[in-house]
Amino acid sequence: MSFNFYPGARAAVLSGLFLATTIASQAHEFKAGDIEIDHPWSRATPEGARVAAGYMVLKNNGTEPDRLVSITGEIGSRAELHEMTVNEQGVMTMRPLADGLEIPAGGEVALEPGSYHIMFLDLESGLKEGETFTGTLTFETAGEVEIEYHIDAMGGGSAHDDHGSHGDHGSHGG
Ligand SMILES: [Cu+2]
Repeated sequence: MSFNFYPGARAAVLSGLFLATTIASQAHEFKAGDIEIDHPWSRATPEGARVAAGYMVLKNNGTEPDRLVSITGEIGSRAELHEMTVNEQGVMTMRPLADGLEIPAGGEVALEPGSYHIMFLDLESGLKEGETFTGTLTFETAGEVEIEYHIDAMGGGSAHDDHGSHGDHGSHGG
């Protein structure tokens, strides 16, 4: 399966509305070996923000577990893998996953608001809705792959399917 998407070229010739429709209908996924990376996305940030999060679903179609071990993003000089937890007092805390994130054989792991996520640090500028940025994921077995994140609206709902701009991706609810 190949992935053909040239946002710059499309933006030059299409109206904004048609562009949004075109993006929504793209099968926005990437592959590295047995690992499938489904719909990487981030959120628009206020101007001057220094951090942004990255979300996606990682599926392992293989018969051995694999592990996401390192991440880069072109928007900032550092990126970490975080887990968000809520303690008994209802306080949310984030902690880096020192050993990476395991994707079980034949299983999937969702990076989503309130749970596992990528944290991009030392942003060079804010993220704007409708734009995209690239980054890499490196898996222990599957190796490195370049992916592209779509930037959704600021505060665009904690459940990704709740808003319309990527409504075609019906499988995110699990
Ligand atoms: Cu975080």
